[in-house]
Amino acid sequence: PAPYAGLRLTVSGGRSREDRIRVLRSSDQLELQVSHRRLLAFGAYWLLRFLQRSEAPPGAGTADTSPVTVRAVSQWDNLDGSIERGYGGRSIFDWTDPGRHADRQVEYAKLLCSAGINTLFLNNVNASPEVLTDSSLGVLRVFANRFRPYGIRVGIAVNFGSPVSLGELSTADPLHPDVRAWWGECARRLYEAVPDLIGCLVKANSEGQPGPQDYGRGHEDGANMLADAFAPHGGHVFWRAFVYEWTPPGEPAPQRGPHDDGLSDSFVTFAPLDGCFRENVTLVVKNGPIDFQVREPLHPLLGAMHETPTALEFQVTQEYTGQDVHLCFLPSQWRHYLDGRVNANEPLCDLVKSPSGGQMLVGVSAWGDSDCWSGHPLAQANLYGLGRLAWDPTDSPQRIATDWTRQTFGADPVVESTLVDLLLGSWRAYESYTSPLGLGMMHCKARHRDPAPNERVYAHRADANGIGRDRSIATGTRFVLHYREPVRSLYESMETADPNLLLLFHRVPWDHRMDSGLTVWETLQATYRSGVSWVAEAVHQWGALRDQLEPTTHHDIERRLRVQLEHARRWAGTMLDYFGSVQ
Ligand code: GCW
Repeated sequence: PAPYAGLRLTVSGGRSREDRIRVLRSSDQLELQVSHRRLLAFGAYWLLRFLQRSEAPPGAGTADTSPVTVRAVSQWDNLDGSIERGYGGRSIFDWTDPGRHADRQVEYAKLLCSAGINTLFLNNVNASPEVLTDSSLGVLRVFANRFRPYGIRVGIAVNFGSPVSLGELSTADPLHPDVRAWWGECARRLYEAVPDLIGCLVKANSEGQPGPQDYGRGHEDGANMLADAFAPHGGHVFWRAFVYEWTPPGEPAPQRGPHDDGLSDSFVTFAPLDGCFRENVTLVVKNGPIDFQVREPLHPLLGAMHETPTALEFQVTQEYTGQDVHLCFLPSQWRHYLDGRVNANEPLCDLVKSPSGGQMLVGVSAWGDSDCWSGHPLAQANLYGLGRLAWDPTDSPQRIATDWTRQTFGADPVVESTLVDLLLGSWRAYESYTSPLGLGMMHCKARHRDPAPNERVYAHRADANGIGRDRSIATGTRFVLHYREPVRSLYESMETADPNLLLLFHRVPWDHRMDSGLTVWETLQATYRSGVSWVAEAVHQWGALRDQLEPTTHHDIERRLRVQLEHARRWAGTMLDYFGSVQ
């Protein structure tokens, strides 16, 4: 475009810890200065964003800074090429043949870098011990070399039971000297292969994964043992706080007492451990206490730990939000969480920016080798949005949706306004036809795709008398106790609890009146139906863009929207039939 013609671009880098871009000169020659060399590529992409938005080049003095130092993506890729909860094909990381997909990896590095991501955990948190073999470390070095030029440091997920699974020791007890020595040597080998490895991500004693509790030790013993092994190399341990009482598939779940609420498991496990972790340990906490549902309250651990950095984890892959079929623009959900309060003064957004949040944001991605990476072409906007919010946690979904649309489909005003509206309405719509009023967790256990209220009675508790679970301190499971004031009092009372989470915190009779004047049952009926209508309208709106867009992509998205409409009808029908029948 004209304003860019003849401009010469110079990008120069410093060595500061801070991540900043500044425009020094802009008239005849564009001169960008990035605070550190690792941002050189990002600086170029940052400028391209202006060009792709058809804007004039940024003027001298324009600056952009990120307060978040670790802007990470965690891939759930298995070493056998499959991807857990992945809907965009097979893994682009082949641990037996690092040359395979080399181009694709470089493309991925560019994709992540252009969005603002600077850290990539390469393998699934349900980690194979094999990632630590000599041959895997050789491959890891190749992968790290591919991502480094784009300012992306890699990390790996490790399996806590590795010394045993690899047949080298008879125990993985974190206090056993042989185990400590084993991990010390393991860290040495890792850093020999990749000197700038960010560290390791660990899922321990969670969903059947081994961990320190197998040996009567605490999470702090496990995390600190690894922290000691990684510390001499400047490495970090990212310890996930996602734990709950789990039974293997097929086995009956144990009966829990009236005050025994699965939502509390992670909090009661980790809150007492505040102050027990080494300096190079960060707890990685999911945004909510359930499991990446379409809407949850904030996880009570966030902001509750004073001496342990607690980093926030979002899910980019749409496990519970429609997978590769439903349009669900997650930056709207993330904005809602980032604006949420963890205590009296701090929105979550401030935590993410602060040392107590590890200045870190992680998103779980399961992008694969499909043409558009993500299965659903519009799901790309979610990974882009994660990068944007990680770079600037105050960014707005509106701006992110608009920029993504322009950068992806060009600056046609009709395409832009239609698509931005669809993106921005999609999260609430998905919520409406799947889990209104904070129901959550209504998906079938097998694939988390279809509605299965009969499998989730423990979550909705619908019967002739009412619906919802009482988690109040006064009369319920007391889960609310884990929140600090004023959040605690807000959730405790039915009058002040967020109506969108009503049934997660309170049990109400079917004829309970909402502020709107409608009963709960009438509200459920209206909300499920409004969600379906939104999708019907989305199909129509998208159809109208037929002549403005490249036919293959238009057709692919149209086909998915039609399947989404069918599926939304099925969701609403199944849920309303079920709730209607139990009353
Ligand atoms: O949401 C659940 C998923 C598991 C996942 C787990 C986790 C990687 O169903 O597939 O395992 O969360 O976050 O560890």
